[in-house]
Amino acid sequence: MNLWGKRNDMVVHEREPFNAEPPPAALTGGPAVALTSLDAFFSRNHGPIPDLDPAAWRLEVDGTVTRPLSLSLEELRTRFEETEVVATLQCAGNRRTGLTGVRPVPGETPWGPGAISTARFRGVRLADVLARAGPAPGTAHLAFTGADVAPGARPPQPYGGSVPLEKALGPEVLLAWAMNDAPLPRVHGAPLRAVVPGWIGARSVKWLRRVTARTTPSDAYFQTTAYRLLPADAGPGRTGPGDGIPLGPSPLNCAVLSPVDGSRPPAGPAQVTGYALGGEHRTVARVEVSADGGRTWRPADVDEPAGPWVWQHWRTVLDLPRGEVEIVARAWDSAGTTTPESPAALWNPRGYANTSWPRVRLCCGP
Ligand code: MTE
Ligand code: MO
Repeated sequence: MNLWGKRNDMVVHEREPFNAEPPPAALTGGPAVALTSLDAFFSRNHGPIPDLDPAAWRLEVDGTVTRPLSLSLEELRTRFEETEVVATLQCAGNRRTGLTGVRPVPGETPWGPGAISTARFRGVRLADVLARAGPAPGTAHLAFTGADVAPGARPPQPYGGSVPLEKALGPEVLLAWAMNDAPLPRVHGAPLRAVVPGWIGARSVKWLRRVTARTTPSDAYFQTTAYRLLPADAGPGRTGPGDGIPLGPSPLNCAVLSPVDGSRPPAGPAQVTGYALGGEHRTVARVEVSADGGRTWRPADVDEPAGPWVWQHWRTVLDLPRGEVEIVARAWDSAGTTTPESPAALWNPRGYANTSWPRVRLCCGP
């Protein structure tokens, strides 16, 4: 076991704050295996991991509510209905390395295709807790505040973010204390985290301390300034609060898991596998794979979705010629949207939302 209970072969981008993604082989699924084991689940942190005493911990629910609440873990568990959701969490920076090949993205974690994982979360519905507190008229957003202080934020402050009330009321949005039937691991937010399926991972706030009903989005740095899609030509002077598009729902995305980029498999028939994730309220309807850089395409077998908030694995067999081979994949969702070919058209200063065709370069031997 490595740091924080993770496998030894995790790709650790940073130790402090801890940022690590599993190797692609740890994310390969079979038809029945949509979940990622806890020792392989990616970990994205902006500051030191808090060590909270669950017995002393309380959740405050405040802001524009008629009855502010202060709940112990025991009160949360016993006063509200317990429920589960299987959800794929994807960091907005997943597959960033596909963008850094276009132009560097200084200061951001160089995620490969592994800043994404899936778990079964258990907890209570945020909507039920909010109903107990009674949102006042005019409430339009719910802000989450964590217990960790992020040194990279301006000014340094606890991690936070928000979702619009409409999303917060969805029955899929949980305050969760368990993950894959085990207690929520400390590195994933113990004792309690928000889980916002279908949205960028950044909104699923860990080490949750406070839920605040507001008329406006959170004024935390991670809502006002980070996790925003800036124009490609935004200079350092144009990256202040309120600039760019705040990221919320995850877009359609697709990645190749095997063969691994840069490997040297034998020429001939080879199994190609990967995952695709539909955007919010959409499933993956089609995946095609090419062994000639995108001139000709083969359909892949795509798993049925294990739920509305879950990635889908896919696989096909391609005949690999000898020499340099470039495998490329593209996906469509249930609304007919398809992934864009070019990372150049997607490049943005913080390197978010790379949905372009994944490319895997191989040198195939005799
Ligand atoms: N919550 C807190 N309190 N602090 C954080 O640094 N990182 C966010 C989110 N919640 C973060 C947080 C980001 S950017 C992502 S992608 C997910 O947590 C990652 O969740 P995981 O580490 O459980 O995989
Ligand atoms: Mo993230």
